[in-house]
Parts: sequence; C-alpha cells; structure tokens
Amino acid sequence: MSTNGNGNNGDAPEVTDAEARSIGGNVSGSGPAPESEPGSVVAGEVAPPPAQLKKADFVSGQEVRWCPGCGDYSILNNVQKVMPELGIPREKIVFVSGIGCSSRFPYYMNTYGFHSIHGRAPAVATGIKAANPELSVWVVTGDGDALSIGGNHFMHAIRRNLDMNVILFNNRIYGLTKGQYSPTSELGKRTKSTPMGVIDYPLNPLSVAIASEATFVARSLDLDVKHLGATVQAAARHKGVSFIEVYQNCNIFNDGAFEYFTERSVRTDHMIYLEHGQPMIFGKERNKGIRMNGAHPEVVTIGENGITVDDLLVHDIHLKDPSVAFMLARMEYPDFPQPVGIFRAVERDTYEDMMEAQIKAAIAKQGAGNLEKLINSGDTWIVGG
Ligand SMILES: Cc1ncc(C[n+]2csc(CCOP(=O)(O)OP(=O)(O)O)c2C)c(N)n1
Ligand code: SF4
Ligand SMILES: [Mg+2]
Repeated sequence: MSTNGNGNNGDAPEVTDAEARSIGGNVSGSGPAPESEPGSVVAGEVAPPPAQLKKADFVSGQEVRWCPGCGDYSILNNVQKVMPELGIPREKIVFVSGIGCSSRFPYYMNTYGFHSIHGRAPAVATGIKAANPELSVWVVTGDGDALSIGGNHFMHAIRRNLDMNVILFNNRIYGLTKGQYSPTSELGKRTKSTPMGVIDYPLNPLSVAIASEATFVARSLDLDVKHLGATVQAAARHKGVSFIEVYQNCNIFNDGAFEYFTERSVRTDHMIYLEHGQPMIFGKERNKGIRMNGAHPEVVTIGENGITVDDLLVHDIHLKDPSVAFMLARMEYPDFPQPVGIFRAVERDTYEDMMEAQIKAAIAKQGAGNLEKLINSGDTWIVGG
C-alpha cells in the first residue's frame, strides 16, 4: 500500500512553505484542511462520502485528572481539534506515553493508546511504527520522561527518523511526583529536591533533538492555541520524525515558569515567531530584528545605524545543514527574544521505508522466510533430562 506513513494514504501533503509561513504568532493557523471529495468515482462505483470526524470524536470518556488550570488541557484540546483535519481514521492513530502528568494523555484521546513505562515511550512507539507503518504514531512525553530516564531512548528514536510525532510537554519540573527539578530546570532553581538551588546545567530539548538528527523540530506554547494547533498540524504532515517542544505551565509546582517572555504585555518584545521565508523581525513596533554578525546572531534595531530589513536573517526551515537551526534553538531571553515556530523541516528516508526495502530485497534474493526453519537451523542441541 502506498502511504505517507501518517496512515492517510498520501492524501495529506507534506508541510508546505506557505503553511510553514502561516505559523506566525497569533495568526489564523494553517487554514482549513484539504477537503475530501464525497461521491468521487472509484473503480466505476460511487464511493460513499467519508464520515467527517469532529473534535468530539477524539474526546474519550475518561475523567481528566490534571489539576485545574494546568497547561496540559490546552495541548489536549488543540491536539483533539487538529485530529479531524488530518483525515486519518481513529483506528489508525496511536498515542504512546511514558510516565508523568503529561503521560496521562492517551487516556483522554479516543484513539488507540499505550501508557507505557517511564522514559520508554519512544521504544514502544518505534516497535508499533516499525510493525505497522500505516499507523499515525504519536509520542507524548515530559521533560523528565524524555530527557532524564528516557534520554537514551529519545535520542535513538529521533535519529532513526521513523515517521512519528513526538510532543514534549516542557514544564521544567517533575509534576507527577510533586515538584522535583528536571533536566530543563534552570540553574539555581529551588525545588523539593534542590533546596539550595539546582547545580546541574539544564538541557535544551531542541538542541538535543537537532543533535540527534531530527528532521522536523518546532517549539510552541500552551498559551498560544492557534500557533500550537498549526504547529501540531505541520508536524503531522511531515514525513519523518517530528519533534515539538511545548512550553507548558505547571501551575501547582512551577507556576509562571515562562511568564518572563510569554506574558501578554511582554510577549511581542520578548519572543520571536519564526516564519519560513520571512526576515526575523519582532517587537511591539516591529522594528527589532536578528542579523548575523560574523558567525554570531545579534539583535538590531531597524532604522538605526543604517540597518534595514534586508540586513536581517531570513528564516529557512529547509536548510540541510542544521547549524542555523541549532543556533536559533540556543537563542534565549534576555540576550535574544525567545524563538518559537518551526526551526527545521528537511527530508530524509524513513526507517520504516528503508526496513521495508531491505525485507523486499532479502525476499527477492532468498525467497519468503520460514521462522520454524530458521529457529531449527545451524547448531541445535537437545537438552536431555
Ligand atoms: C522507573 C521509574 N522511576 C521513577 C519514577 C517516578 N516518576 C514518575 S513520573 C516522574 C517524572 C515526571 O516528570 P515529567 O516527565 O517532566 O512529567 P510531568 O509530570 O512534569 O508532566 C518520575 C521521576 C517512575 N514512575 N518510574
Ligand atoms: S502537577 Fe502540574 S503538570 Fe501535573 S497536572 Fe498538576 S498542574 Fe499539571
Ligand atoms: Mg515535567
């Protein structure tokens, strides 16, 4: 079967430049999903119109157990909203998680799901996708789940470039276990397990993903629902592994962790929305920008010292070399505006396609295999009683 690996037989296109451009801040998202054609003729017969799924179809009957006000609700809501637009039947979708508040996600999706063990969601998802490439596979994980206990699994799942989607809810804390520091907690942060302040340097999830050869890397935030929805949709359309870091507020154990750049009154000055093909401009007055000074990015003001828009860096998500994406991922407030958007979207063969090609080649050369024969081949012994 010809499939783009998202379980939709290639109907949903890869993320386009126009689409990536539209994922600017607070814009209207990705627009309506391409409509299927009810009543189209298939092999001489009129095919019945496909049932149009709605958001409500993806809401499970499970009671949601997150704390009132948790950022996880927004992410759930947006993923449920995007699902019908992908045109994938529910029975072809699987959500896999590890352990954590975020990892309760599969219970709330009316799809297949697997609440696995701590840090192992990427391994379970890899098995699911490799065995059933036609499924749309989603990994939901936390900063602790993905980057502490699951760091090894995360890195290897990413580098293999299976066509699956990984959403990391980054609240910079262990939420479920009541507020210990995580690999993304800031230096000096006082938590239940670091009463005198964190002395581990934090990991940047995007840096880890890019260093692990991720072919699609993005960042969004729970507060900006349009941006989040459009980012999830772009990730779903990418063929290959897609990784999204979502800044998520844990209002119980790390409330306001991202407010210094996400709070409405400062957002336009303290954040930059990356838009493919566009110069990197930000600020309330839209007069600040990022330009390269030798090998380093710097913040400049348009109109000062003869600087014009033409001096600014133009965002290109398709650069094969990940250096610029890595550089952007390292930009942080207050030295830089905090960037969100798609950092990188490049094409590379997927694991499952290469695996299928190898299996086909082996069968063509040696014929179909016989497991029983294989097990009984070579040196075998009978263990006597
Ligand atoms: C093998 C194992 N070690 C430790 C734990 C305890 N534990 C459960 S969730 C968790 C961390 C969760 O943090 P994160 O992934 O950031 O998820 P959040 O709750 O913040 O969404 C830990 C350490 C566990 N369940 N299993
Ligand atoms: S502890 Fe934090 S992350 Fe967990 S459900 Fe409550 S608010 Fe959300
Ligand atoms: Mg966490």
